[in-house]
Amino acid sequence: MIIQRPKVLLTRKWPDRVEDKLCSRFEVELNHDDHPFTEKELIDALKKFDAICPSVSDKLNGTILRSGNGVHRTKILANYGAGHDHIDLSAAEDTGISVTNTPDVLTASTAEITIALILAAARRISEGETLIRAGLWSGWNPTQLLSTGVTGKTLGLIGMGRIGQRVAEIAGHGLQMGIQYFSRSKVSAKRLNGLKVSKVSLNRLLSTSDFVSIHCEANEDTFGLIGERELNLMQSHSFLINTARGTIISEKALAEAVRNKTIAGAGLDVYENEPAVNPALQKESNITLLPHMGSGTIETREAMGYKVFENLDAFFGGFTPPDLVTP
Ligand code: 8YV
Repeated sequence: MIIQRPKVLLTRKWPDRVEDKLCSRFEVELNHDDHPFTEKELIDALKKFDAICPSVSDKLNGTILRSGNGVHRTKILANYGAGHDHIDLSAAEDTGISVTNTPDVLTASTAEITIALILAAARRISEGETLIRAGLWSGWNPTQLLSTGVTGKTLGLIGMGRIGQRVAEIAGHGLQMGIQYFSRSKVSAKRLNGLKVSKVSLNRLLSTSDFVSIHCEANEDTFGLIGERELNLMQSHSFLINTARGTIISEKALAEAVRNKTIAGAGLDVYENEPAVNPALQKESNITLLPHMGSGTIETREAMGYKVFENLDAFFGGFTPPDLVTP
């Protein structure tokens, strides 16, 4: 008797080792040329595959998930990533599709990129590199590219989940930064790993931090959380860092705040309408811009793939997947 293996689609190219692992257990369709899927391709995929493994570049909105009257062959969206704001969870639930994600394994790498952006923005790292590459460096002088120190300054974290806590540990222990945070959920002292941190209101955090870094989820409550009013509360020497989701900040307001010197600069890894980057941000040399690479280490991208494997393996084995988001 031939036992049919579940048909699984990877919407993007993954590291070889995890693709091989998935192929050993499932009938997998790979995306060899790594093209971003169109809306039509996603709608077709819902009819053809038992599982789809999407990532942040697949906007699985209500229109797509409710296509064909919401009757699909696909029973699970095993997301390759922790954030799932690109998936309409209620449409998935209404159409009988489970959603899983890959938490924990991205914490270290995303925290590293956050620290890198804090340092890059404050110490003008990309401006320095650009100068050399353009062949414009005329030699050392005492006032060239004067920057802002980070050690001992105050870091304000918006959101204190796994990534916020790891950033707090590195910045607090390593850079002797004072840490304060704003969070709507309760964070237990145990989870803060012996760090001295204080919980403050959002307004206080914005007006008293030298660096403000965003680590909350993107959802209806946090959409546009940082706009003109909030940027006006920040100090003129302060920096805004975002490695969470672009929709949490108004890019227009941020570009204006940097241009008008309301704040000193910013470091961004995520954007409102990826892969589009607001040209107003690109014009400001004191905004460091990275292409959504927070989790982009080989170790993390492989670990994310293994998490997807575990979620699919449990689901098709009749068990609850370890990282079930919904239902
Ligand atoms: C991922 C991320 O690489 O997991 C997340 O939430 O933002 C990224 O680091 C991306 O989402 C992959 O889908």
